[in-house]
Amino acid sequence: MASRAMKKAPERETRPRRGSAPKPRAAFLRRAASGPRLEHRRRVLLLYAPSSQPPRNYAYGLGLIAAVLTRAGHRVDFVDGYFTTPRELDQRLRAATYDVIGLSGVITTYAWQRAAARAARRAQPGAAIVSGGGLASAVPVELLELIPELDACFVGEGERSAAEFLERRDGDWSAVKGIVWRDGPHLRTNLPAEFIQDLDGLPDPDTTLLAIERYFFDPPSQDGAGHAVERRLQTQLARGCPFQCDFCANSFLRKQVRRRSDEHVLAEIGRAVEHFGVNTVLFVDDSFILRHDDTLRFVTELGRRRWDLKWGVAARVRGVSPELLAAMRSAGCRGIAFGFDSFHPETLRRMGKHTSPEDNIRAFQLCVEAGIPPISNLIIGYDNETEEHLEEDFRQLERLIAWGRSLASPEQRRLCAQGVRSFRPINFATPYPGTALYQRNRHRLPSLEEWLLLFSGRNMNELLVNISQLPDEVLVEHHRRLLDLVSRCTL
Ligand code: B12
Ligand code: SF4
Repeated sequence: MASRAMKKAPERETRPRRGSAPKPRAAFLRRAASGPRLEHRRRVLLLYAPSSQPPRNYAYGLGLIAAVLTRAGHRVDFVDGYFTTPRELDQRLRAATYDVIGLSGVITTYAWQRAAARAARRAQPGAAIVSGGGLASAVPVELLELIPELDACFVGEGERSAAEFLERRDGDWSAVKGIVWRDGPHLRTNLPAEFIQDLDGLPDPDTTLLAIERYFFDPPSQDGAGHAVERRLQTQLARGCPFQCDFCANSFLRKQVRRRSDEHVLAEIGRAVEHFGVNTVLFVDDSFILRHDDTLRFVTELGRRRWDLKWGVAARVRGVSPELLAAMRSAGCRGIAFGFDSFHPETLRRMGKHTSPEDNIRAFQLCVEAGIPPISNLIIGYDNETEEHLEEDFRQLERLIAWGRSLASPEQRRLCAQGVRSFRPINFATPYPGTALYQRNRHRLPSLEEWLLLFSGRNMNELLVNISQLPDEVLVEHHRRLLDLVSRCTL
């Protein structure tokens, strides 16, 4: 994979086109699809930990879990912590008797999950309390040690494991793959779950349960008549990423790439357009462009549907080509989030990015030329970095601005300025537990629990720990200079 990634050309399809022949269905999906089996019906409450940003992103992953469990005949309720005070959460926890309470949240949600697990145990002494998602996947054993109210942690994709977990009524979860669980005084780590290959066998996320319409209004974006201007669906073309950048969760999840068929994704979008009047789509793929030709085929088909959708994606800088960008633009793409991450070759190498500063510049420029605003990301204060590295970031950003100034088209100048301003907020290298960056720097960090609490509910744009080669004040000053440069960019 690495040698392929080192090539400059966009990654092209090397395997035969996917046919539309139905694939064998995984057993847990067959069971789930066979309809409610009332004798197995169990009552489940799913709790979504709030992110510190406005929740324009609803709990897509939990929506999938809910849909699989509902299809298997279980009864599922859902609470989003962002819309719920601790008092309301307590009331919801006492509103029924639950067999299983499932918490979900990314790595920054430890403080919330700890409090929610305590409240859940007080309200439901007999329930199994479990956690899944980014935090549980990163530190499953440690989370069970730190939160005694938790009975199990799910690692990675949860659809199959959650379905299997609910089938066991006797508390013996030793056969459930992909979990670490509490067996009396012992913590047991089961076999890892296999990656779900049959993504087309998954149902649509249960968007009714998630009440996705309320997210259309948060933050408020309404026309004069009080309708939400942006009605946004989240969906995914493929799961996984073949890379393992060392600050990223993929450095430990090592998610194998699997793709849904174009028809399956398009049918889901079509239903959302019809039922929810969706006019915007966010593709939550780790990287939307892993195989150039697959992506080109999909976006061409999306454009033909005439849904008049605006949509955004995240992509690796090496995947883009003028042909693909033109097709994306004409199919409605209005933003590509790039992990540029650094403009210094040594830092990029250390991160394991398999990209170069020239790849970054090229992707940014091609995007602007195609009429799509790049959404830019930069991480400073990596554990190798000195002033020289940050000066190089500064120099390359100035180079992009100078290029923007030279553009003849006012529209392209505007897009370039927008892309430069989108570097804000500039992130500080933050070693999240589980990642290779964390393993390398754990000696500089407080205990795991102190560290989890310190960054709970916070973003990478705050300096919480300095792992660079620079004194804090110098790093902060560079951050200020870079922010200043990008924030005032108009062209
Ligand atoms: C959309 C998104 C966001 C949104 C919403 C985040 C949220 N609260 O959910 C926003 C923009 C707000 C966001 C912010 C951040 N994000 Co973000 N984000 C994503 C993204 C692109 C998509 C998430 C998604 O929908 N995935 C698809 C679904 C199917 O997967 P899933 O959500 O993981 O759910 C599956 C499993 O985890 C599991 N599961 C989940 N919950 C549960 C619960 C139970 C009970 C069970 C059994 C299973 C289970 O089953 C699900 C189905 O398979 C992912 C990357 C990715 N492609 O996953 C990063 C990702 C989740 N983000 C990440 C990070 C680091 C952040 C930030 C901390 C970064 C920052 N800038 O500071 C912030 C957090 C802000 C904050 N303070 O809270 C990391 C999380 C790492 C980790 N260990 O948790 C990810 C994985 C990116 C990465 N590759 O490193 N993010
Ligand atoms: S940062 Fe992007 S390319 Fe790197 S491992 Fe994570 S998702 Fe993949």
